[in-house]
Amino acid sequence: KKWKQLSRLQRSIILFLFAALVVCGVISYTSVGEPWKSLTNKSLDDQRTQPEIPGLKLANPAVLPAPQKADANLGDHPELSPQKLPKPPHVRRGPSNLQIKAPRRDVRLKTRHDTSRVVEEPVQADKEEKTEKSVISWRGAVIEPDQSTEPPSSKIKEPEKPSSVEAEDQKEPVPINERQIAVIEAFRHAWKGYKDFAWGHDELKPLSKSYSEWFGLGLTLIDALDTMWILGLKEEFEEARKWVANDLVFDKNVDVNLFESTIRILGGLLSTYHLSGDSLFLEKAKDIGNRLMPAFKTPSKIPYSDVNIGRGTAHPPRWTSDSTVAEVTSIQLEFRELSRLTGDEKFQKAVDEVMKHVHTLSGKNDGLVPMFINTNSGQFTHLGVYTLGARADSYYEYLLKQWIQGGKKENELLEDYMRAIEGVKKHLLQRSQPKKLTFVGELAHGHFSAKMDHLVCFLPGTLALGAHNGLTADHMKLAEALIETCYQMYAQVETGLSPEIVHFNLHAQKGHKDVEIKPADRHNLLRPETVESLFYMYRFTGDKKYQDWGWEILQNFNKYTRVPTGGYTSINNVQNPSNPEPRDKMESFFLGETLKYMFLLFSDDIDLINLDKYVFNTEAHPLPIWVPA
Ligand code: DMJ
Repeated sequence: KKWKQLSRLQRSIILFLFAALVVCGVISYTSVGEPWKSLTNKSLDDQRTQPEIPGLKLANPAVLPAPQKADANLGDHPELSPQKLPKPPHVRRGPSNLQIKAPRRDVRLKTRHDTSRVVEEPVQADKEEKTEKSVISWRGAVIEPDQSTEPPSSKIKEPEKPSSVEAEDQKEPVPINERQIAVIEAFRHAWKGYKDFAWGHDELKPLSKSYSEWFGLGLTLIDALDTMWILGLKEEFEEARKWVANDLVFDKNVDVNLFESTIRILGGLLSTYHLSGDSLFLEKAKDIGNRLMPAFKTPSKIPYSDVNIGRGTAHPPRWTSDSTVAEVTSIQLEFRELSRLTGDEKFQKAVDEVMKHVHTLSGKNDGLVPMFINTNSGQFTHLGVYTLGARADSYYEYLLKQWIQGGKKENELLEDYMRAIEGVKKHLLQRSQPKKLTFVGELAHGHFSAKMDHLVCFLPGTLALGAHNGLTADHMKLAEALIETCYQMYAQVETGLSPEIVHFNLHAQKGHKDVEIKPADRHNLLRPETVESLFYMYRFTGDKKYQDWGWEILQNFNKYTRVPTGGYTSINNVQNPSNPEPRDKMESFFLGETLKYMFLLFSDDIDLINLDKYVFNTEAHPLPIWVPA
C-alpha cells in the first residue's frame, strides 16, 4: 500500500539502491569464495608458508616460487618426494637455477626392494597450477626455502635465461631406470659407511671403520652434496645441509691445497647453491673463496699451492717454490663464478691474470705445457716433459670449459685449446698392438713414452664437449677412438677395473695384450675419468654401448671394492680378483664424481644437467654457462 503511495521518482531511487546492494554482495562473495584472486595481488613474501628446514634460504625471493608442503603420500620412498607443480617463473635472477623447473610428473620407486619397476605418478597439473603454492624442487629432491634471504647481488653481467627453458618446462621428465636405481643403491651404501664411521670428516676408511683427515673440512660430505641433489636423496641432503649450517667452519688453523679445496669445496658449494637455490651454500662459498685469496699474493701472481685458511697466509710446498701447472690453471671456473655471484671482481681478476700470463709464456711445445711453474719468476720450470696426465691434465680441460662458461667469447682460451689438441695429435698420439688402440702417451725431452695415466681419460669427454660446441668434427673422431682405449684399460684387466697407469705395447708380441701394467701402478682409486667421458659420449651420440661399458664398470666396483659394512675402498691390485688388496680409503671424488657421472650416464634425460646450460668443473660440480646478452 505504501509502495503505491510513493511517487515514480521515489520508486526508481529505491530500486536503484537495491540493485546496487545486490551487485556489491556478489562481488564480496566472489572474493571470499575464490581466494587465489586476492592472493595474486599480495606480495610473494606474504604468500610464503613456514619452511620445514630452519635456515634454508631462498636464493632469490623475487622470482622463485613460494614453498609448499611436499610430504603428502610419500609411499615407500619419502626421500623421493612427489613434486608439486609450481608455475614456472618467467624471470629468473641471481643463481641460474636452471634446473629448477616445473616437472609435469613425478617419478617414484615402487618399493625399496623392487628395483625393476619404476612408477610414474601423474600430477594434477591444472588443479595445482591454480594454487599459488609451490616448491623449489628439482627431480627427486624437494627443498623448502626460508623467507629471509637477500638476493645475491651481481655487478658482473648475469647470464640470460636460456631460451629453451620455457619449452623445457613443458616436457615430461624421463623416469629413472634400473641402472640409475643401482647407482642410488651404491651411493646409499657408500654414504652409510661415511655416516656411520666418518661423519663430518674428510674421508672414510671403510675397513678400519674410521676416517682420515686431509683439511679437516668434511670433504666427502661437501663433495657429495650436489650428487645427493641430482640423485634425489632428500633426506640425506637435508642431514648433510644441517652439518654445513651448524658444523662447517673455515676459520681454522689448517693448511689446505688451493686447487683441491677450490675444485671440491668451493666448486661443490657453488653448484649446490645453483641446484638448490639455498643461500647457505653461497655464504659458505664466499667464506672459503675469501680465505683462499692469500694464495695469489706472490711475486708473479701465480698462486702458491697451499693456504692457511685460518691465518690468511700462503706458501709453496717445503721443497720448492714451484706450483703445478694444472693446479694454478684449474681453479678458474669456480673463482669466476664466485665473482659473478657476489659482484666482487677480485676473484675473477686473480684467476684471469694467471690464464693471461700462461697464455704468453714460452716453453710450450705446440700448445703442450710443462708440468711446473715458478711462483717467483712466473716461468715454466722442468721444461721438456709433456703429458695429458697428472699435473697438466685439467689445464687443457679448463681452457675449453672457461671458453664455454664465458659464452664462447674469450678467444685466447679457444686458441690455446685448439693449439694444444694439435700438439697432442702431433706429439702424443700413438696406436697400440695388437688392437691398434689410439692412446695418448708422454714426451720427455724428445723421447716418446707409451705411458698413459687413467687421469688422461678425461680427454675423450672434453673433446666431445668441444665438438658439441662447434669445434671440428675431428675432435669427435678422436674422442671415439680414445674412449674405446679407456674402456680397454678396464676390460683387459683381470678385475675389469683400470689401474692408475698403463703402458701400451707398441709392438705385437705373442700372448701380450695392448695394456701392460707395472707393479707400482696397479692400484685403483675409484677414479671417475672414464665414466665421465662415457657420460659425454653417450649424451652426444646416444650410442648405448657407452652405457653398457659404464654398467660393467659399476658392477666391477661393486664386486671388488664394496665393503660390506658400508663404503667402497680403493684397491692396490686390479690384477688379482681373488685379493684386490683393499687400501682402506674411499676418496671423496667417488661420491662427488664417479657415482654422479654413472647416474647421468644411465639417464636418457638430456635435461638432467643440460650440457648447453651447465659446465662441469673438474670435480664434476656443474656451474652455469653465462649466456651472452
Ligand atoms: C679429482 O679430484 C679431479 O677430477 C681432478 O681433476 C683429478 N683427480 C681427481 C679424480 O681422479
